[in-house]
Amino acid sequence: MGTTTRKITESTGTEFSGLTGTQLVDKGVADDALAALEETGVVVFREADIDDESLVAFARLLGNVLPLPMGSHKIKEIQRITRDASQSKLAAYREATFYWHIDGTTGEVPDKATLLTARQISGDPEGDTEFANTYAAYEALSDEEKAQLEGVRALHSFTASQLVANPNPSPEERAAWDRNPTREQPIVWTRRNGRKSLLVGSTAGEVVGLPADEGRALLDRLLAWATQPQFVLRHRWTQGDLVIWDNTGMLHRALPYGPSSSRLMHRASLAGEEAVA
Ligand SMILES: O=C(O)CCC(=O)C(=O)O
Ligand SMILES: [Fe+2]
Repeated sequence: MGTTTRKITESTGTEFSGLTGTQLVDKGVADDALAALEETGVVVFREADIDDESLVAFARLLGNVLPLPMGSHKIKEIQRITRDASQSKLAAYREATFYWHIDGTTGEVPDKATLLTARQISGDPEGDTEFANTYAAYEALSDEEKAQLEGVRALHSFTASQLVANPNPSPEERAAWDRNPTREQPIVWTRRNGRKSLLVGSTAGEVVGLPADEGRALLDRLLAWATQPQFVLRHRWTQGDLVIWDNTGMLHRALPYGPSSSRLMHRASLAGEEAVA
């Protein structure tokens, strides 16, 4: 098929080239993608040019595809990621994606993976997407730091993630944010298979049992640790690229693009398969 595969950085990312559109909707391709996702956290299909129907069909080969009710899109499994309010009801919230985060941390089971494909790009380097490997970041802590974090828990909320982008909301905005659930999660995420990662990011606002400033300082320190260059993969989009990330082991963020940018991504999400222990 003329397919090529390469590792992108030492710890993170696998790039597949030479597969487009319906060629991706194939059990063998999906199994290869899942294996690469498990091993390297991010999978890139360069210039995949996959349409929405095939994207959903491919996503179904990878896991349980979540319906995205606020998607304002004719296919309920596809969400548009854009700052253009005429294309998405959630456009006003997109500034929060400019800060490192993990999707679905306030849910009982965070999303397993996200698929994002570039329908329209805005030009370099605006709107690149970065990923930070939280397995590698955990692994690189000293034994003493690992021991100190055991059992430490943080509170995750939509409000915390919005406050980073918009620290002075109106009372109405704040009340709307606060209607979303808050969830306590361990800072060290231990999988059934024993693998561990750091569960941090902009949704984490407080550390349980610590004064606000001490908790904030610990969370800031851990996020700075996890997003050091050696753990980060930066993706520069070409129109048609499809990128998939292991949402349980990768922080991610978009590099800021302007409110009138034409950047448009289509996204599908896979339901989580393992609650955070
Ligand atoms: O637009 C991007 O690059 C990432 C957006 C994001 O955070 C997401 O789709 O979960
Ligand atoms: Fe996200």
